[in-house]
Amino acid sequence: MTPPQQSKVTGAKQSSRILTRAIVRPPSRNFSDGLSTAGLGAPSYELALKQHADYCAALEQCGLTLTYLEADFAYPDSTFVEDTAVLTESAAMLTRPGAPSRRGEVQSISQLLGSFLSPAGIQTIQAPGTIDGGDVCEAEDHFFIGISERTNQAGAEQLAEWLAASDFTLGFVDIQRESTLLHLKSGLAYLGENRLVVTDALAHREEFTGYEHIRVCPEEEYGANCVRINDYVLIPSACVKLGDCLERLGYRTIALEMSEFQKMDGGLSCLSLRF
Ligand code: CIR
Repeated sequence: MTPPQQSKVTGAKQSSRILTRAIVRPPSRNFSDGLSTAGLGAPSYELALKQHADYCAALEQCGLTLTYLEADFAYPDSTFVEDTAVLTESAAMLTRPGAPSRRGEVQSISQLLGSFLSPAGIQTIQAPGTIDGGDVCEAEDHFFIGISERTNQAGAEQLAEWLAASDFTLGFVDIQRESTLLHLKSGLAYLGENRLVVTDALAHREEFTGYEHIRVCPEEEYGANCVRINDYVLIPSACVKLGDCLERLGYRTIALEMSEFQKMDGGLSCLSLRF
């Protein structure tokens, strides 16, 4: 674990917004039919259900009220709800996921968000644009938007225009050459306090200067997809060094078993939409 680089802090913004709710959806029985490049074998449905239940309990420990969508057999990847929308405090951009097999997941999220937000606050990415929520990393009033296999330039530009209209700043981060990263947040998390958790592959990108970096070691790369929620940081239980580092910095961590979701290329952030 590389110690955080203290020298890079400029213009630090101290705190993230308080989160109160999350949308989650348990894995469906055919979860193992989802997309995967991990090469870690097929996930166990029963174990995935248990890990998902533990994840939901952790969100509640962080102070969130959960809304559960029913597992959806038509979409084996639909437990990864994060990819279907980008949320700000008062508005939502529904995505058009990059994988055609996932596009139908957005409909049920759209209906549900309609019960929390006014219709005017909900927009949708239009073809030929594509976005996966996993490519969007919120850092206070700035958004990093990854251009990836799943998120294309057209989608990123639509999202950028929408965010800029609400006075957010943003920057694109092209990760198309980063073969180990499915999404931007596979290698990046914003912790608050002007701190980013980053993999080696992203640490030197100029987009991230001005932030303090906590660099995950190569064997704990999966931990870069950790999630700050109010007073806690969720981390994968396999990432012991990252946990120690965060605890030393004064964060309260909750370590969660994620083996079955990792087999399907998913991480901690993917399993919920938090707002
Ligand atoms: C997929 O390939 O779309 C899913 N199997 C995994 C999605 C993970 N989502 C995320 O990182 N935001």
